Amino acid sequence: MKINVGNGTIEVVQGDITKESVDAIVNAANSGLRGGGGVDGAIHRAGGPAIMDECRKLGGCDTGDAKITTGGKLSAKYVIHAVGPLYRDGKHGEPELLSSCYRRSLEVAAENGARTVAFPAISCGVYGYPIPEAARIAVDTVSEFLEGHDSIDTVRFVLFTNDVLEAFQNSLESSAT
Ligand code: AR6
Repeated sequence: MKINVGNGTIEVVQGDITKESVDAIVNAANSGLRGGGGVDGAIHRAGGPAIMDECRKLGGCDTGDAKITTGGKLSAKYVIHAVGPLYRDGKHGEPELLSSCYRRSLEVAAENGARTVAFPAISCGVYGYPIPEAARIAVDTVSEFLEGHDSIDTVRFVLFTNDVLEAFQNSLESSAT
């Protein structure tokens, strides 16, 4: 499904983000930018060693922030490595940090001329964020960005599992009404 926001579009699809032909895909990274499991592992495997070679030079990334590298062998030109919060109880700044991840990723994309951007569900795997809340924060933050900027044309949420897909679809539906 998709909705128009400002001059841009938000889409929600099910799939493997490493297969996306967009200007930039976003990685759910850790603050060391050391690689890991989940979508991070999949991106480094599919994109090859050039991505890690650049990550090593970046000196890590704060939680809530995002940094860009080549896409290596991926169809996407860039990978934007965003560091989501590890969910504890929701009272340790998690909502603000998760929102910041999405906003900073779009700022970094815009600075590099990337107009189509695909996101996974940041923090919704091993970092344990409650999925409906994470989906609402993701859709709200991206909508707010697209309303205020013309630098991005398409934001596509590429979700792996059914439960996460449904939560993002629900958030997108309620933001359209
Ligand atoms: N395409 C799209 N989504 C995917 C893919 C894929 N190929 N593979 C998994 N997902 P996670 P986090 C989904 O755990 O919670 C790493 O080790 C997955 O189903 O990858 O932010 C990092 O190095 C889930 O919905 O990221 C960090 O240490 C979502 O991606 C830590 O995990 C995010 O799950 C980050 O944890």
